[in-house]
Amino acid sequence: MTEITSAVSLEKKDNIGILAIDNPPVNALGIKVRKGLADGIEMAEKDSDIEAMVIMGRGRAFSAGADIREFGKPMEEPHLPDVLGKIENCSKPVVAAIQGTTFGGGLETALSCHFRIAVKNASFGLPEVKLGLLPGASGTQRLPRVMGVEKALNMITSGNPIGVKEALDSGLIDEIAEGELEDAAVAFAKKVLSEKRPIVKVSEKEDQIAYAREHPEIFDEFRKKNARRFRGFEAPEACIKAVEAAVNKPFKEGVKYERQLFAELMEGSQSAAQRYYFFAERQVSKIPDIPKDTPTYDINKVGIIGAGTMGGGIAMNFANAGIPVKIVDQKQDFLDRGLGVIRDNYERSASKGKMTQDDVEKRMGLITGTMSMEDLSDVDLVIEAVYENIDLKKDIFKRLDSICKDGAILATNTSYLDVNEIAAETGRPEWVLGLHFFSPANVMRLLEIVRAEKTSKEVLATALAIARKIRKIAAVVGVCYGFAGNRMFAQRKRESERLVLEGAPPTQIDKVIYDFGFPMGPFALADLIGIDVGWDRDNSNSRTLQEVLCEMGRLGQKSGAGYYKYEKGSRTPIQDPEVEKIIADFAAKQGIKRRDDITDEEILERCIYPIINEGAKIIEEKIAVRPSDLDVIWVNGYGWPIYRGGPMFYADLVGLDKVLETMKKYEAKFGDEWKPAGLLEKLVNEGKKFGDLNG
Ligand code: 3H9
Repeated sequence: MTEITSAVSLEKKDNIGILAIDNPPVNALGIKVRKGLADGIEMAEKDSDIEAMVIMGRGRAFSAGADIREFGKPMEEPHLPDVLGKIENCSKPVVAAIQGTTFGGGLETALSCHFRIAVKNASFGLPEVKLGLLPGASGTQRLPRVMGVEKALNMITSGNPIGVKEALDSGLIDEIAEGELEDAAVAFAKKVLSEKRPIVKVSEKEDQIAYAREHPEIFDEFRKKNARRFRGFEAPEACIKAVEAAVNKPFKEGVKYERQLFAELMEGSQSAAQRYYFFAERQVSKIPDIPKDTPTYDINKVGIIGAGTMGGGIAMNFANAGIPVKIVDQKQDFLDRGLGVIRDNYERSASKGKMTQDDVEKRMGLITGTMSMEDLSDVDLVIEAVYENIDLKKDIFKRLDSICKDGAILATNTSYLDVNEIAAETGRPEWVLGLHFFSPANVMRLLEIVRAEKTSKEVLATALAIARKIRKIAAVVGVCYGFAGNRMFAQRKRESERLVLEGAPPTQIDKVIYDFGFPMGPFALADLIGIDVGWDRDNSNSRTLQEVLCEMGRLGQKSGAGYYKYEKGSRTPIQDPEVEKIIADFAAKQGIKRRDDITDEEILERCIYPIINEGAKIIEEKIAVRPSDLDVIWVNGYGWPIYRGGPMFYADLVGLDKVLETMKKYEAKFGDEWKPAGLLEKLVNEGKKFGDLNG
């Protein structure tokens, strides 16, 4: 065996040369791999003992693609497209032997080989679009040539992988390999030689793109069909343009155009944000004082207190992961209703083909209801999900402490309350923490793990492990009112409500926030959630706009009117002059001077900058581990557009000096709530960014 570089080796088996990539963890195509492949092909060309080649990846992947950590830095030669050109132009047949992850540049490498065989665990994808890029090593030119334009467009613009069966059916691979891959690949290469099969250069294939050449309208149809999904993103349109070029230009020119689009995206802020986010999401589970080998406890049975929307949603997460759940509520009626809602949710998924009826029954079989808290004596984890009342929660934890076995973890799903105070009710505060799920809890990927003062490291490590098991993205936060996400969110809520009273119509504010990239603006969101959330009906006295609207029965979508009006059965907000009058009257009563010159820029600054400032305070107070964790929270819990990275990344992009200056401008106008965080001032003085704190 010859080690060409530390990441690629060449070995001969009879007359077949095996070029193997071994670059853990995922065989990313860094410089050592690119050089190894290029030199390996040259060596094989010159070696008269070698008649055909196999390219394969060792470990868990064929290759997960280009090394993302090299992006944004000057790229060392040889560049991947040149390496792939060398492979395709090799005069000896080259077989890609594929197992595991075959993504991005990895799949492009396989496409430059003359034949492809794969074992059953292989998955194939071009996820570049998720990094704000397009496949930049001729993937947009070669993939349509093997599987046709429509399938290629779907794969390239979604970034989602396909399995081995779909790969075979679509022509992406030639054969599914049985048994040991290396042996199968050598046998396949020998067969190619013995049958004197001609080398297949994908770049020269024309049959699969012929249809699209005759029907150019398919591109605009695809754009139209996916307009909602692509809104705000630059990369999907570039992907489509590149595939159009594959159809309309000769291969070489198409490749050139693809490179140009790739370079443009790479320079842009969207890809920078999405690449940053990729690492942020992987960093969030790394807690400095919780090493990887921290012992964890087994969680085999879970108890949930409260069969409401939240409790039910949380229960579904565990049932989906095969973990039995007992739900406790006070009345049979509540339990029946709660379990009914869970069943409806599963049935809906089954009717959409997302699971089988058998799955529905299996999952329902894992969820049981009980009216007796005593039944939680054998569970390993309890999550309390009753309404926000500190006395009620304290009482529940006191009871749980006496009921639950030693070694059971006790968690509260509170969104705001003091987890230390709740933990102090028990004789085991080191076993208590917050698990703050976001609504709907079976859908939203974010979980805030609230580390209380006395939570033990093992309990925290267990919470992180269980979050992974139920497929949540967990961010560890400390105890404060609203923790990280809601505390930041309160800033936007306050300012958007003030703006509306000062004269900006809800429609204008919502449009600014929607155009920024959020799925909806604050008022459409309030109508969706229900304006009465947190409203105290008994003590309501028209003191706030929320109270006024609720007292009038304008509760949001569910009552047909809120900040907007809604036609029966429709969720589409319609501007309502009546609400504008209600707002104007309320503002007059409050003595608020209204103006008609509120600009979109002011709205954006006032809705976004205080979020950033609060984030800075949260970092300063060590409530979150690092700024990028706050970005992960905002992207997954609050709809922050991923192509803007998250509020802290966005702040770095805008420039912290500009954020500081804007905070000061509004502080002079509105007072203390706009006081810049000490950390913001410090970073500006030191010429640093939030990104410098992400280590
Ligand atoms: C591309 O190919 C461009 C070309 O078209 C054109 C070029 C000219 N690079 O996610 P995990 C690291 S763009 C560097 O925790 P999993 C990751 O950071 C690329 N590092 O494991 C982590 O490190 P750490 C297109 C990478 O099993 C470790 O590997 N490809 C890369 O849940 C384990 O990762 C992609 O976008 C990479 N490409 O998932 C693929 N990939 O341990 C992106 C992973 O220090 N990657 N790492 O935190 C993935 O989708 C998943 O990581 C994968 C494994 C499915 C591979």
